[in-house]
Amino acid sequence: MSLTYDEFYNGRTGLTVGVNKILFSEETPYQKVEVYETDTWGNLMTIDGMVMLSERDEFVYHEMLSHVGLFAHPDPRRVLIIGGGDGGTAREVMRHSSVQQVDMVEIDEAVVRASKEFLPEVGDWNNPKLNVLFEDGIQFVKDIDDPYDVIIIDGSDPVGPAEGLFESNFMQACYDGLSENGVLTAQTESPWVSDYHPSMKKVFSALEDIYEVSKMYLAYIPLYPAGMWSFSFASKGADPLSNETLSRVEERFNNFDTELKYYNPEVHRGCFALPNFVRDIID
Ligand code: SPD
Repeated sequence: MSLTYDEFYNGRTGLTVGVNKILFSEETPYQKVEVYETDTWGNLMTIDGMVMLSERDEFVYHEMLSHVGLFAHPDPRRVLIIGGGDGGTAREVMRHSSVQQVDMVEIDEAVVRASKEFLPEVGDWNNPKLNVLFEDGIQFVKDIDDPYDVIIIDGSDPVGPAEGLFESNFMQACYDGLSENGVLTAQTESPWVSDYHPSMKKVFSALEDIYEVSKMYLAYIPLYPAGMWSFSFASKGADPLSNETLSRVEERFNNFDTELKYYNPEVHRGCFALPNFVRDIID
């Protein structure tokens, strides 16, 4: 019998991936975490039956969630990641030489445990800049007393423990926890999945009310519902498309130590171009 991982996101429409075997499956106090060995995408992690990452396409999500904000910030030193337990976002953030400390606050230790064992190339776990905390990210943000330069929301979909990450009071708490030139980025779902439109609208209207600058940007992630994925960028001042920011992006990118697989200065500019139907969701 051939085994598949099936995820439906619009009624009976969805994704099928060929599976060789199930490597990890655990019902934690928060959610069901699973890792599959697939036929073509490497190992694949799901939470509550939704793809979080595969070894083959994770670079798109993690580079785009991290570098758009970090390259736009004038001097990112202290970074907070809410969620991100597979380690991919922290790995990208720590590639920036200006970054001195990364606090990653993951509610579910099983995500980190499964990732270390079955997605070993994703996290840079021994990097001395990284500080992993197993706590509720929503509470953590409310209690910040030493502000961060960049906050990245790398949560799951807006059901279960990640629901609160799409609320306006959480976006306000992030604002309060950011330093003067602070930048926030967050994952904000697929424009093709109408069930998530209310959450997307809620986030973007909160960001517009609270932050000096807020914008949506897009990337193509093959294993996420319908492939088109949205992110939010918000800041206390830096406009990701201003001439000043674009020159900084260009200069810092040219001196960047690592060769990236998705993000570059052209992608930085282009990812903020929104098709009309996507604009309509948040306008
Ligand atoms: N439906 C996909 C939503 C994925 C959001 N987070 C992924 C975590 C990867 N670090």
